[in-house]
Amino acid sequence: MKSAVKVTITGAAGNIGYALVFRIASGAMFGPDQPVILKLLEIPQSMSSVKGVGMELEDCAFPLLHDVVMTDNPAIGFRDTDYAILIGAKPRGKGMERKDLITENAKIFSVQGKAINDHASRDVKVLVVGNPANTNALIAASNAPDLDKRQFTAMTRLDHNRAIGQLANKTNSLVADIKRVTVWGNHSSTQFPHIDNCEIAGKPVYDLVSQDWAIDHFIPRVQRRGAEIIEARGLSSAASAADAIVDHMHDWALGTPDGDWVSMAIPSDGSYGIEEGLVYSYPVTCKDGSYEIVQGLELDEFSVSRLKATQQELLEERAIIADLLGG
Ligand code: NAX
Repeated sequence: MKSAVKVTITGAAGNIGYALVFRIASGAMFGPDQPVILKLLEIPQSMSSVKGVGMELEDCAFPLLHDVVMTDNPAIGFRDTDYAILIGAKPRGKGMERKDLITENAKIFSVQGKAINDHASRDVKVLVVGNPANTNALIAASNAPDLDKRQFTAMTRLDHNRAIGQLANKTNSLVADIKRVTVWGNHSSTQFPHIDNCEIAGKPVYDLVSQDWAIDHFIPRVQRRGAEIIEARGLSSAASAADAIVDHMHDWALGTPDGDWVSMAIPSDGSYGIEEGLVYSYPVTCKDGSYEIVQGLELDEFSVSRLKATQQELLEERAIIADLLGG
């Protein structure tokens, strides 16, 4: 049997955490032959709640689950960890400006970046989910000078999956037949869901939908899907977010299928004219635990303007927390 991998989940007692930990323990993230040790990192006020999650994990008697650690100490939570999933964040409070939210959360992610730097496995793979996810990933990476910035990513896989769901619904196709969808930029309403390169069951997407539909209906719907869920459920996306976390880590660790790609927010290397260092969502392929940006895609004028608009928002977010970008 393989030795267990350690997976740290911050905010494990929250809505997304509760939808996620059982799936990791059941083997959905790393496969049916890969044991896991879960490290649930919470804040002191949520320790009682996370202990309940730990009890339920025990009651599931998952064969792949070799241990569960519950702690409010980042040094313990991140010690030797192979995968760090940073979900825990402050929600937007009453009267709080977007700027305040960014500043408040920036403090959390600079502390956690330092703790990952000091305690995690040197090969740790980090996924930031807590919002503003791209900028939080930038802060965490900047506070981990001993690690490669490429080890820090943020989640746009939920947006990617939402885009595929919308296309499947509109064209009455199978999800498995939809390839090469991209979400560019920030995990926010400026993101650019892009289908010019998409194929459905081997046919160019524009044989099945019009470009006007993409611009007038598809793009805004994917951009605002989070708000649509909140309106319907009275709560933000949790199960679908957990599912996207499983997909992101699964593909990063085990690879993407030939002929397709996924969307991941990663430190930009300047590809497609995006400022180097910004954590920006790109089309990527993954192999042997590493990712590469898909190069050479043609972008029309409209697409270039959308890529720039979402970059602009990220530049503005970065300006707000510039003093927290250590290292
Ligand atoms: P909840 O409020 O249900 O849970 C958050 C949990 O984090 C709580 O249990 C809290 O105690 C814990 N926490 C807070 N600060 C912490 C810290 N410093 N260390 C460890 N734990 C801490 O929120 P939930 O619905 O689970 O959402 C969590 C985050 O995910 C939010 O920031 C949300 O905006 C973000 N999302 C990001 C998505 C993405 O695609 N990138 C989609 C879903 C979601 O909206």
